[in-house]
Amino acid sequence: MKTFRRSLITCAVGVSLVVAGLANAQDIKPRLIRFGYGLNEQSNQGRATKVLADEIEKLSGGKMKLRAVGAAALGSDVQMQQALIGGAQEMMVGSTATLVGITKEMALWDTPFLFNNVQEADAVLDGPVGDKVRAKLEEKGLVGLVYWENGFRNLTNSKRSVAKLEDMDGIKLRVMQNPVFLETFKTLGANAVPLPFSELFSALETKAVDGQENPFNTILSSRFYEIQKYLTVSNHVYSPWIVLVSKKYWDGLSADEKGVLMAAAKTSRDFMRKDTRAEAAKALADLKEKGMEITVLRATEAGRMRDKLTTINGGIAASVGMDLWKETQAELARLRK
Ligand code: KDG
Repeated sequence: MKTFRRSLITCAVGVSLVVAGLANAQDIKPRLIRFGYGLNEQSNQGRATKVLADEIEKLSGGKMKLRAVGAAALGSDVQMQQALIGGAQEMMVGSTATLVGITKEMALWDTPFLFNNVQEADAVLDGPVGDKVRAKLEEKGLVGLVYWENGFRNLTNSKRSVAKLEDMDGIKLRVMQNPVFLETFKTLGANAVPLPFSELFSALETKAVDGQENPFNTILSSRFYEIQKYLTVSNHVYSPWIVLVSKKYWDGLSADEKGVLMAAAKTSRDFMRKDTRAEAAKALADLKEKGMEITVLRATEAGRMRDKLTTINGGIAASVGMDLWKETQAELARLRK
């Protein structure tokens, strides 16, 4: 009997040592963070993701690791947003425009010609207005860390050069899945077709749509120049991306781990704004060299487009809330003094 009891005790001690060992192994095993994004690894979005991953690993001493998956392999923006809300994925970066179905205040950033330049965009997005809009995500199960720069959007198509408003008539133009973008291009006379970014290249290649609108960086990195002849420099809206964390995952993190993610996100934001602007500055020459026919909208035509699109601002203001709209306009007036 004594031998049997001794062997039971030995066995119990052995098991607890194994469990303790596993616990220790569990402690040092890095937290793996699944991070999805829609552009390819060579894009400005992919390069910024690499910086984010390196910074998280460095600041956490290797305890937190990003497993970055690009080219919408984890799903479209909308699909990944749902995965974060459900807790099936930890992080992503995507367009604020595709978040409007979850947080209506994100439509503020879809306002045509809201920002005149990137300095205004940085100041508003990183200031009290941008913080307020980001904070609205939390009640919907998402935490917005920082805004990244997608950039000023420009038009491409395979049918004709667009030099004036009337040239837009009847062009089948892919837009993001967003009511303001839909209304913007219907107002300009195009036949607006909402599609996820992951379907865009094939839709252009098969002529399911004639054109699209995106920043120079994306037109370059997604090789749209291979299937789009005409580029019009319209700068019709400044598009942010936003780095998101699942709130279910975020609430389970320690204060230190949250601090690591926020600090790394800010470093990646500052890097990617510089990187994106440097690439955009030479992208037009690159795209011309690759055979695109470039049209820069004359000021009079840009003015006509701007005037025509002010008609949709009332709807955006009503949707995001007059207080937020007025605060944004006041902030812009202050910056423009
Ligand atoms: O994941 C791709 C998204 O970031 C997307 O929003 C890019 O601007 C974009 C578009 O046109 O869909």
